[in-house]
Amino acid sequence: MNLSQILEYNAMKKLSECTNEEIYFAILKTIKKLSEEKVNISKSKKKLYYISAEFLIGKLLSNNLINLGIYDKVKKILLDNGKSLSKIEEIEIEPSLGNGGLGRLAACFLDSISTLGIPGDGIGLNYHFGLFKQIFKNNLQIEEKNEWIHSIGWLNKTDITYDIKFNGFKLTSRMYDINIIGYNNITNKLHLFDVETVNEDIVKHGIDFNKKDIKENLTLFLYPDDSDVEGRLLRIYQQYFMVSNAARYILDESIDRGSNLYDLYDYAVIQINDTHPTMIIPELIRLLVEKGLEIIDAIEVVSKTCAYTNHTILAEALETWPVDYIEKVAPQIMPIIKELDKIIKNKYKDESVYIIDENNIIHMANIDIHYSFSVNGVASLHTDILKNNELNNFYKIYPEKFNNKTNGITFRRWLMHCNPLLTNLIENLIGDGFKEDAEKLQDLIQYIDNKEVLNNILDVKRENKIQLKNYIRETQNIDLDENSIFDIQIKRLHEYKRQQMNALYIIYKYLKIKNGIIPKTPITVIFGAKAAPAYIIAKDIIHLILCLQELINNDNDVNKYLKVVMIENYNVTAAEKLIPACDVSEQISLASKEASGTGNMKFMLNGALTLGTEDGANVEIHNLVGDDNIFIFGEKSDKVIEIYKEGKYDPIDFYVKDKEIKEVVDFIVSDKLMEVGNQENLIRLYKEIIRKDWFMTLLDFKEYCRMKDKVFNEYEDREKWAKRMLINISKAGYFSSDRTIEQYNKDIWKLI
Ligand code: 26V
Repeated sequence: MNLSQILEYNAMKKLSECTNEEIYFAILKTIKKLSEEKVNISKSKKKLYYISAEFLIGKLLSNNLINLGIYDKVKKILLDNGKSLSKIEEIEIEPSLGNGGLGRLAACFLDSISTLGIPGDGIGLNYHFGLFKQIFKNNLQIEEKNEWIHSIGWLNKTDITYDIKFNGFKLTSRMYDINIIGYNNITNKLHLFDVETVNEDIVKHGIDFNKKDIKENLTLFLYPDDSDVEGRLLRIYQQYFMVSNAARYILDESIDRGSNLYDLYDYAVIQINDTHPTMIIPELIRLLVEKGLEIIDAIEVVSKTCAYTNHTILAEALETWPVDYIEKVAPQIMPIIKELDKIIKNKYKDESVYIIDENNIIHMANIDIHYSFSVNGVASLHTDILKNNELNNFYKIYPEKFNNKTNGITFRRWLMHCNPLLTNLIENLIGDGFKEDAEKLQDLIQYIDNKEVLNNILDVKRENKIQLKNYIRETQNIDLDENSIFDIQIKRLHEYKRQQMNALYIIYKYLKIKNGIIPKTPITVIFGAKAAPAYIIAKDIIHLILCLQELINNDNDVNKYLKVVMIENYNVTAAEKLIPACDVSEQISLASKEASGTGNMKFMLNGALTLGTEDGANVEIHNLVGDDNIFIFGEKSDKVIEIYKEGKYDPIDFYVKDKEIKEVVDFIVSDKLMEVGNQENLIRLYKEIIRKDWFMTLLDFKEYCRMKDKVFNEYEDREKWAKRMLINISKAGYFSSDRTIEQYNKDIWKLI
């Protein structure tokens, strides 16, 4: 049967007579079958297990077609039958299994692992409502459950189940699989564990549910609100459930492949993605002891099997759990954790490396660092900060464990799928070698003085901006000008990422325009961000942005020159439309705080220029493209770290001394904004900025305004701008996640 016949066979009628939905399901069925034929059956001994609380995989239909090498064929078959693939793509609902960079990184990694033919599976949880769906109402964020699971979808029910023991009760798990199809290569699996007794009906209003009923609520939400004890306990239940299933599964598979358990590390390598899966260390030790190993041997085996990736240096994001809580959820691992702590306390006098502190609090990252063989950061600056500051006491003990793996992104999704126009243009210029070897993008440099090519690059950008404009008109009923500069900041909402600084710039610009100083080219500032439901200031920042959107877009003196859009329910699907249409990529975190960033890489690859601080992977982008092709501003990380140490930053100094800053900040509580916003939110945010400003917005604000104005001026020289775009695209090859995964494999996993 040819492809067209297979599709019709799976649709059970002529394609021309099918609805889009019927075609969607026929393609899905076809992909599942084709990918099953490529399931990795290699007999290699050792296998990778990437354990993560999040896998932000995005829609899968088109990417799977691309990776199977049949995207163009299917598109043509559909066209011949009067159907549009892009309309069919819209039917798919994006899985809600992640929050931000850490989850998206895990998804890019799975794509690259399969693409490179590495035997490696992901292991996580099957959250039914995942991360909440964001709705805007009265300029505020409202959270709703995100229903993404269909009866027919990518999830395959398996017959693998385990009994997982908690304190006083046990739950039966079930494993579901999603096939991860490599680009012209093997299929691996993403294993998602669920609990058989989960009950979706207990979520009645918004995202509220009874947090105590673990049997029914365990796999409903990703990151349930942890502002109370019940919420924190629920997170531990989830984490333990995830790792206990993972540990059992890994041991079963390893034994199957021939391990006698004393040599587990020859059969399995476990990458621990941040601290959420840390309990796999004591759980594996416990299971090995149960199977007859001496605890000392079990500890050694597990330490040689596990490797840990750190994704943040924010103190508040480094997980700690009280001993009591673990005792309450999974008492069986507490003796192991105490033993691990005792060994450290006997060896070292330095309290900062203890696992259990004097307040009986367990420091999860400390378990990972002592009891795994590799500790890596996710960008070179981040790893340096870990070594020299944050984890310096550990680095002194284990210098050989520390290593850097600069993050990457899969070019299948973030170029070929999301930007077909640019992909075509590149292919016409340098051939299709870049699809297998991203470094080949450097061949584009030969066109740096070719006016026709430069114009083509600008045309592609303009067309992508028109497509985004149409999407935003349809989804949010806001009209944009495709001839304006698209300035975009899309990422989790967090004070350290400083969306508030961008909002202050909007106020600054608005006041200028009101005073008759108008920009040469109009500006459109676009945001996309979800705020954690209990993170009050983050929600206040969203409120400010939504108020500015209402005020400015309805002000006819201003809206010809400046517009503001906050994308509702920002997710992977929205990112795929936003990134190809971006002119200016906002990467403005307080230096030292953004571990890497990966959006910065996606924007660069799609020809946006970065406006950013010397933080995370921006530093590496800067080194690659050179001073002339990036716009860097702000205090450097060393200085920021020093300011924190001295504890002498006070935003009020900036507010009082600088008239312009005062005027901009005061606008947050002006009558005009109060008319569209809430006093409570706006005043709270205003006070936060002038009294606390923990992430030093006001320190960098003036320089940010100056640099951003410069960026907008430079946009006027279209040819020079296009050259900069070309340089950014041509240098982006380094950020392919294929490169990252090759490095993980060479230095850490040592597979195939
Ligand atoms: C923090 C929080 C805080 C509030 C509620 C839930 C929650 C869940 C997870 C976390 C940790 C976030 C860690 C994270 O996403 N880090 C990001 O990892 C990216 C991939 O390495 C990196 O590019 C980003 O710079 C880093 O912020």
